[in-house]
This record gives sequence, C-alpha cells and structure tokens, in this order.
Amino acid sequence: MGDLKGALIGCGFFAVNQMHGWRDAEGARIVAICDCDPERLKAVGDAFGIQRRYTSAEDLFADGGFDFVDIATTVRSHRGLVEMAARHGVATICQKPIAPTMEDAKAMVSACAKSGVAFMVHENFRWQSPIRAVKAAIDSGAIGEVFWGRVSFRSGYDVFSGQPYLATGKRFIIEDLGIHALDVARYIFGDATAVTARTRRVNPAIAGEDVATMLLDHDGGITSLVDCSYATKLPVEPFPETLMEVDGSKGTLRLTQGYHLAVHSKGATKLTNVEPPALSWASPPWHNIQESVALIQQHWIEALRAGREPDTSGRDNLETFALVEASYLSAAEGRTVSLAEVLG
Ligand code: NAD
Ligand code: 89Y
Repeated sequence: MGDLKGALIGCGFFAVNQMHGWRDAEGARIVAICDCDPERLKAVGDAFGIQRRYTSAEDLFADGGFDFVDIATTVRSHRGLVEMAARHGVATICQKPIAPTMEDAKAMVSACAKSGVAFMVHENFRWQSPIRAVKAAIDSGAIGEVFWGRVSFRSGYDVFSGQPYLATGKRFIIEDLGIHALDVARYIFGDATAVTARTRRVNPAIAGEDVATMLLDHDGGITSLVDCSYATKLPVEPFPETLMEVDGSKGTLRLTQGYHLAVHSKGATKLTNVEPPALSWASPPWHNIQESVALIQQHWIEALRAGREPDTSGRDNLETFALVEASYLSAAEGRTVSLAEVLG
C-alpha cells in the first residue's frame, strides 16, 4: 500500500514538530503546505523540501491531490478550515483547542460526519509515554480499583516567547494547557459528569488566567483533581511534565518529576524510569511533547487505513472541550457545573 498523502495548513511555532513527525512517520508524507504568512511558508517549505506551497487554503483544496489535511493554525481559524476540508471530502486532523465555542465544535464534528470524512483532534498529551505507562500500570490491576486521582501541571516556564498569542487572549491556561490535563483525566479516570473550578491570574502582563484548579466527578464514582499553573517557580523547572497521583483499593501510583513512576502494591514499591526517548529532531525539554506528536500521527495513519475512529476523534473531543467550557463557567459563577449543561 502506498503512502497516504497529507497537506499541512499553518506553518507556525508548533507545526515544525508536526512536520518532523510526518517526515519520520511510516505510511504517510506531506505533499503540500499552506500558510497565509509567506515567510513562515518559505521557512517550513525550505526546511522540509516541500515544493507545493500555498498562501490560501481555498487554493490548496482546489488543487487537491492529498488524502488528509493537518490543521496547525490557532483556534479562530479551526472551524472554517475543518468545514472547508469536509466540503472537499478530505479527512482532517485539527489542533487543540478544537474551537472557541461548543457551538463551533459541534458544527465541525457534524460537518465531517455528514461528509463521511474522518476527523481527529491533535490531543497528543494522552499519547505521552509516561501517561501510557500510568494507564498500563492501572490496567495491570496492581493498585486495584481506582477511587481518586490527580493530574498536575505546574510550571514557571516562559511559554509566551514562543507563543506570544497566549498572553493576549481572555482565556489562557485552561483552554491552552489545562485542556490536555483534562483530556488525560478522562483517558485515565473515564468521562466526567461535573466540574468545580477556581481560576486566578498571577502574572500581571497577560490577559487570561494562568492558574486553574478543577475538581472532577467521573462516571463510576472516581474523584479527580486537575491543577495547572504557569505561575509556579520551582527549584527545578518541570516543564512540560504532567505529574500524576492515583490511589486504588490495593495500592497507589505516583508519576513524579523527572519521569519517575512508583507503583506501590502488596507492601512493595516498583520504581521505573518512564522518560520518553528524545527523537533525532527533539529539543529538550520539549522531547516529551514531541514524542507524543509522532505517536498520535502514527495512530492517525493506522486508524485512517483501517477505517477506524481515532481515539481522540472530534466526537470524543467534545467531551474534553465540554470540560474546558464547564470549568470556565464554574469559575465565573462559583458553582459546580454538570457536563450535560454545556454539552446540551
Ligand atoms: P502560530 O501562531 O505560531 O502558528 C499558526 C500559523 O497558522 C501562523 O503561521 C499563521 O500565519 C497560520 N495561519 C493562521 N490562520 C491561517 C489560515 N486561515 N490559513 C493559513 N494559515 C493560517 O501558532 P502555534 O503556536 O504554532 O499554535 C498552533 C496551534 O497548535 C494552536 O491551536 C495551539 O494551541 C496548538 N499547539 C498545540 C500543542 C500541542 O502539544 N498539541 C503545542 C503548542 C501549540
Ligand atoms: O500550547 C501549549 C500546548 O498545547 O502544550 C504546551 C504549550 O505549548 C504551552 O502551554
């Protein structure tokens, strides 16, 4: 079977990781790129040897010649581009956050469903090897039945120099980073039914919240705490590690800074180093995120080939995005918000 052909829209800060991932992926390659900024288009085109270059997505789709599109633009353009792909019958990957509103997110999922095209959100954190190791340890039964968990991302890393738009939006950490931690909570503890959130802005130079704490009720009775901060100055900067604590009926599990996994069960503790490999193109400390980009892309190729819904399909991601919406609503109104209220 020949390689799947892909086009990438948005040649910015993060797309470079996606281009590296596609270059190494088995079974797919990028044949065309698009960015409305000619300089960024040229930089990525030259770096990755892509000749077909477009400054307009309409022109890209009109010319066609690819099986899927990878949308790596920022959130405001996601709906228009996903709907354009659906109109052209092209399978689509879209970066997180899927959309600025639930109405937009649902419209995108429905447009792809109506056109019969596969639609995956690039929700890569659950693909990080340390998170996969946590899931495998729980699935092994070592800690018994899980009743409590925590997903924590606390950092003082300067994300604004690489992604200046993060400092300007009314929404910041829940929409940008908390979304990943909330998705990890769903992946590990199951879908949530309600959330209670508190937010705060510590850094006066930004517009949105940079600290958020969310208490989740999950189907099946698990309670989890999802906390994130970009205002936390630690002696050793943990960016971009997601740390986890899980308590079960027979033991406990702790994923601590430095990629250490401790599984405590039957009076003994098993310690494992679960640091992800640094790929040839990795730039630490980003290697954890970068590896997950390669893994989610390989998952997309396999799912598309098999005609299977990807794990983080648009449909699945509505549940993660609902947690984002519910968290903002909860923080604004000081009350617990049920997921049903925001999912409609
Ligand atoms: P960026 O601003 O650096 O890049 C976006 C690019 O898209 C720009 O070059 C811009 O010119 C281009 N663009 C915007 N609208 C376009 C359109 N309609 N047609 C063609 N080009 C268009 O942004 P970024 O930091 O690379 O972030 C992109 C997306 O990736 C965001 O949604 C962000 O949340 C996400 N992101 C994800 C991760 C992750 O781990 N999954 C990490 C960082 C960023
Ligand atoms: O945009 C964010 C993401 O998705 O992962 C980390 C990040 O780059 C900064 O918070």
